[in-house]
Amino acid sequence: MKHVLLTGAGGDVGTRITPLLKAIYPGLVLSDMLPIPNPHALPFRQAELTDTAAVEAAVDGIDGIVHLGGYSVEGSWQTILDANIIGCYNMFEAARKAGARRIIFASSNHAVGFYSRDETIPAEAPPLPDSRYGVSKAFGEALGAMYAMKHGIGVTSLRIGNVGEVPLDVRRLSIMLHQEDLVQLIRIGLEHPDIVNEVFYGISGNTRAWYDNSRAEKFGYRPKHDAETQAAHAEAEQNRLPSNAIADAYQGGAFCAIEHDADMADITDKLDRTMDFSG
Ligand code: 15L
Repeated sequence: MKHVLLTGAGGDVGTRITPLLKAIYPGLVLSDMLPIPNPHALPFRQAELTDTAAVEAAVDGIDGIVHLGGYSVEGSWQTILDANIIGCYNMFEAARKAGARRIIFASSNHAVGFYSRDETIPAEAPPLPDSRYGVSKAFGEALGAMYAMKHGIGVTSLRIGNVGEVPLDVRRLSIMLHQEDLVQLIRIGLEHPDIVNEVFYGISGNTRAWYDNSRAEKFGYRPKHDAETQAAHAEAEQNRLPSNAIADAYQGGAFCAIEHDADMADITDKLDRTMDFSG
């Protein structure tokens, strides 16, 4: 894997992983919609994701893509449509045309945000998005599956929790992803010979994880970090935050509460669902 393209390189996650990826992939190329600070003096290709020609130019000569680009929180339908639906399609299609062999798609915990906090879900759990943003991530996973099966690109969708070194609240104790563990997952997606189309949870080895990440472990993922080591900090931060019944009940947290107006007692009764994936 010589030439790796990192989209959304100027964002918080991109900035954290650029030096780590550079050490592994000296041919790393950065991309973002606007010029970004470039302290590692890496080649940079500016591309707005809705601009098909610019995306094609960004992907030219690239073997593997780490696609972090797009809108990273809940937004208006038009914003999500442009950045995360059309933009994601443009990236996969440009990759196909350029003959890229691997794509890492930055999906999100918000693709499955409406699972309850007392459930443990595996990679096979169907999407249960908590926002238009979460829907766009489920779309990206489906798009990846299609490009894998139809065009033979090895696709890994990472349902990323929250990237950083410190759990910001109690919810992040379950979903924190240290950047070193993220890079380990990216390497598996770019290099493991048996990748066809995989969904992994982008979390560290968190004691309080809501996700069964055995699929990632089967491909060799051995996270080095656990948010639990900073539980006291997360709990103190949590005490400063307002409580919200919906945000506190579901894995997606505050994203679930945005614009929420359903009667959850009624829904929970009717769902009568236990996520029993054991069989
Ligand atoms: C995400 O998907 C977002 O990109 C990030 O900004 C955080 O909100 C994160 O999820 C989270 O759930 O903490």
